[in-house]
Amino acid sequence: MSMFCFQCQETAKGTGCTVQGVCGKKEDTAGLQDLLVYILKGLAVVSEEAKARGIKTESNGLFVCQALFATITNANFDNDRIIELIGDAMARRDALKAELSIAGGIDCVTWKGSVADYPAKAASVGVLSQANEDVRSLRELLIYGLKGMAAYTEHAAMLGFQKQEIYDFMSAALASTTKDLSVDEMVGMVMKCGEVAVTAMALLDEANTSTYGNPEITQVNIGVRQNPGILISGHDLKDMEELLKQTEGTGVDVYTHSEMLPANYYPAFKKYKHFVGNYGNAWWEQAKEFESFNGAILMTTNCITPVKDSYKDRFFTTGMAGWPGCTHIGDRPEGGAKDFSAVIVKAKTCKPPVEIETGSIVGGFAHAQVMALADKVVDAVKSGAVKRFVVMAGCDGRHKTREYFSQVAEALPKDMIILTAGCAKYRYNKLPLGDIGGIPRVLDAGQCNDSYSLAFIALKLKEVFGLKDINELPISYDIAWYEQKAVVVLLALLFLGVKGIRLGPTLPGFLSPNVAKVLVENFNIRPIGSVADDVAAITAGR
Ligand code: SF4
Ligand code: SF3
Repeated sequence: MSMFCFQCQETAKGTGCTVQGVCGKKEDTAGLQDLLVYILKGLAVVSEEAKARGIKTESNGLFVCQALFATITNANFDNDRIIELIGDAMARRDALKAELSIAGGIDCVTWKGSVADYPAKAASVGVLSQANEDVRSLRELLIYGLKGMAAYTEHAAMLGFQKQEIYDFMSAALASTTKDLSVDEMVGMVMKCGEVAVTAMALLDEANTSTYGNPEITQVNIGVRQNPGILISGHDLKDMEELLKQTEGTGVDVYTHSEMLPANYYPAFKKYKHFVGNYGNAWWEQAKEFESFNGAILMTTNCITPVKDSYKDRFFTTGMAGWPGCTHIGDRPEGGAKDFSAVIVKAKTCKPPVEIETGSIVGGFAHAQVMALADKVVDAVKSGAVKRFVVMAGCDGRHKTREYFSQVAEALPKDMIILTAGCAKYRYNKLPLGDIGGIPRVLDAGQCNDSYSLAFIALKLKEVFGLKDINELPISYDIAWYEQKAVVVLLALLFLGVKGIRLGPTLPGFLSPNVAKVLVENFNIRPIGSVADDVAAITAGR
């Protein structure tokens, strides 16, 4: 076996990628990412020691987030960048050790090597280095939750919003995976991850809405214009803002792709006349859509699929995203903006996009907008016009089995409303599902992190209806997952006490039978079933 990774839903055979990632991640990159996580654990162990001695380690919080973010599925395939991060992690760890006069310690604290030593070391520190499958499962569940949290925390930090308690938890959680904890302690850490995830998502929500305004109901154009364009994908709204500013008046149009679609709902972005709308669908359709787009492409975060030669020269990455051989737009200088001029120069040489569809889709139902409609929503529930809400948030992916989600959306009774967030929405956001008394039957809150909005809405409804338990609400959960941000969203929902979540298209391969049993027994999590069975059960309130 040359590598082992099972962190995402598309892992080979549902158990693990062992030769090359289904995502395109190669053995060497997988090894480097394993080594990076390993050294981050060492840094965390030393940071915990510093904390115990009352020494501040705040400066490492954002770095740890960024390094974890680089190891998320489909984010960074560039070995040079991962090698740089490993070196930086070791330097930070060793500087702290020197400050504390720590000489010995466990291997992740003491190991040092040159780049030439990395492959051999990586082979011995990966996921399978833990022989006990239940310990492995709980530790990896925690690590994947942390990766998701790291991504959201990083986005908030880019907008100037940081919370030390999030960084503190991440450090404690990373360090905990090096200790012999009881099963209860490990489960406790996983649940705590859900709790801190709520804090992280609330922080990002605050960062986004206080910087760019509250998302509002918006008709998003899905057709094209006849100017050269830039297609921006990923989740980073700060990049969106700077790109819109820098492209204004250049004759280059801007379109969103996949998870950047919700940028169309923000007042601060809608005002730009050259911001045309959204082009294409979810991440996994990018190869053909990037080809027909013709223009420059800017990938701000995950999800990158193997970059084809046909558009490689107009494909740019920034932030923690990376693809070897493609131009990477560097970080913003202190107090300044990123320089997207290379992307703009490239776009100007490109043909306008080929139109692949026309019309519009509607979105922008984050919590403030839904609360503005609260009376209407509550009346509709009270009058029986709306019987039930079905939360179908999460990720999309390439497997055919995901057609289940489109079919459920179509088969649900017409008096049910789908609440969505994340790229899972592309399975049904272009279907003619209609509305209920003017309330669209698909309410899109935004990106995967805006699942926070859905939890917020659920908690508000619980309050409005005077219920004791969130599970008494007429809400069912039918969630699609792919990568580690969905893992942390799931942990957040569990922390909020949501029970009976259906999860698909498959349960995570990293859950051992015993750990899966704990989730089933405590939270009644279950895999999706057939469309007919699940729709019948949802209709019956189960
Ligand atoms: Fe396989 Fe997913 Fe890991 Fe990629 S991220 S190597 S597809 S498990
Ligand atoms: Fe999508 Fe990658 Fe998860 Fe942000 S963009 S939801 S998969």
